[in-house]
Amino acid sequence: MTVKKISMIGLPMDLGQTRRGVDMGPSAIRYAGVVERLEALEIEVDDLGDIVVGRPRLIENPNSNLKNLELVGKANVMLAENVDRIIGKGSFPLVLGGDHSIAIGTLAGVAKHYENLGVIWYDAHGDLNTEQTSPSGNIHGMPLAVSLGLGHSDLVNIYGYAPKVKPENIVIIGARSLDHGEKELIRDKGIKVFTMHEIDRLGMAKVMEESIGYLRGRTDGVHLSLDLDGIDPQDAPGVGTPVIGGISYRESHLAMEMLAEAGIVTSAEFVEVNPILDERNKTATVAVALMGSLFGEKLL
Ligand code: B3U
Ligand code: MN
Ligand code: MN
Repeated sequence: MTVKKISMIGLPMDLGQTRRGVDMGPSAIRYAGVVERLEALEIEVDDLGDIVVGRPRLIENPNSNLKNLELVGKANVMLAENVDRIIGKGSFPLVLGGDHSIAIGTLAGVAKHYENLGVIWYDAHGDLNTEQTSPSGNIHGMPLAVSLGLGHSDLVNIYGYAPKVKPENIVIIGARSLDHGEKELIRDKGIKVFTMHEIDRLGMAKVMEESIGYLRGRTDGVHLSLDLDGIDPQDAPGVGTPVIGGISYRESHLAMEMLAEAGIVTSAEFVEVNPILDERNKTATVAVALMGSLFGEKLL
């Protein structure tokens, strides 16, 4: 599938975690030239702007240890509506975060269009915590579990259906910081994970070949959820929870180029860019460069 039309939407939200600044991610990515970069590939880009996010209340809901549960839920419903509409009119949804809790809304809007949606979760983390296993109460550590139907019912049932994805249709790439409960869940559900160990051992080319082969056989669409903290902090320093020993810039380009060649990706989001923690907008610039490769940019 060659992408002809992209509808881009930002969700400037930092309420799924505690470090401020990731709400400026969509601006930073636009500033790094995303529209121009994609238009140069002869893709029509429709920038729909940003979803308006509510202000956090000083007194949180005492009935839940999840931070900003209501506001995160509301913003994600709005995102789901938008993404649903974008796919409905035949365009490719490209979502700019925001912290990774926005994947709850993206997947809610995307998954209803597919019988067997595949998901590539490119991330240092598993984001497979529930309110029981979460060490932090941060919803950005939970979106993949939520999309599997696990966790707080207000999140799980967003957009009126659950689950959004099946465990056997997920591939996690780049994991190197998994909590105990997440490891159990991965084993329990048989989720396919390429940790940094496999990336070092097999090389990124083989990891992507295997991932693409695996998803192609069983899915009718693939969502790429790319957390910039999947990339090594030397290359992408502007993220809230950097973890050393990550995927390099070059390996990431190769991964995106192989996805472009395979033509399997049908929706994407780029999340966790935090310009306050960044060095001269380096991380947003990396995000835009990777988008270029994902949508078919070639070196020659
Ligand atoms: N697993 C930890 C840390 C974390 C998850 N996602 C990010 N950090 N970016 C948690 O809080 O759930
Ligand atoms: Mn994440
Ligand atoms: Mn992460």
